[in-house]
Amino acid sequence: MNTNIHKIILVGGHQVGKSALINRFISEEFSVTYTKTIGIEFQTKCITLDGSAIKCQIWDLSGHYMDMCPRYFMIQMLRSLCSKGHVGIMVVYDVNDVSSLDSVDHYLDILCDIKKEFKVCVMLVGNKCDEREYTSDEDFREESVQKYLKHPSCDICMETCAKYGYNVEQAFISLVATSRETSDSLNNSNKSPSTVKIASRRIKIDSFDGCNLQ
Ligand SMILES: Nc1nc2c(ncn2[C@@H]2O[C@H](COP(=O)(O)OP(=O)(O)O)[C@@H](O)[C@H]2O)c(=O)[nH]1
Ligand SMILES: [Mg+2]
Repeated sequence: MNTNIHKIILVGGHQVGKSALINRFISEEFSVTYTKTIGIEFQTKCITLDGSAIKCQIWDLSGHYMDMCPRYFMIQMLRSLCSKGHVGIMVVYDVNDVSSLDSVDHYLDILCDIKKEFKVCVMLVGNKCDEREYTSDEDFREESVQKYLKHPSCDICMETCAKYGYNVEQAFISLVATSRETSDSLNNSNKSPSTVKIASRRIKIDSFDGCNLQ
């Protein structure tokens, strides 16, 4: 097994910003124009973590494509991606679109099965926080995050903004680092994946002020 390759898989509903997060991380670019992702794509980017070079292989599982697949096919696809090497999965939603949480429920449910078999780390990513309006929905969103942190599939929660780059690099790097910690602790203890859940945590790095980031 080549331990210096790390797979990162992005799943989530339509238009939540999966492709935008990948473009921001890989090329530091952002486009306001929406281009539908067709099928499944992957791109690579090298990072250095604790002095080691790691090649991140980033898989974009388009919401449209995954919606067309029957559940067993989706599980099979995730199983084949998770079967070798280090893997981290980002479940992305739009912090301004409560309906995008439906896909979160759906994917976290599927990932419960995947996590029984494979050592994967799952990060819930709330994207588009630049457009976030602090309205009465705030309590609802906070409750959602707290609820998902207790979900057996969810290891980490983080908010990002692909538009201005807020927390994007941190999200990818934290996922890689935490996936490796999880995998190493399992290797050292020889436990089966289903017996280990890393301590769930919410990562907040800076306070976000969209105006300062333009
Ligand atoms: N304001 C804002 N718009 C975003 C952000 N990320 C993505 N978008 C926009 O949301 C739309 C859908 O993004 P896309 O990455 O294609 O979503 P995907 O279907 O999940 O891959 C596009 O018009 C993007 O420009 C963000 O952080 N902030
Ligand atoms: Mg896309």
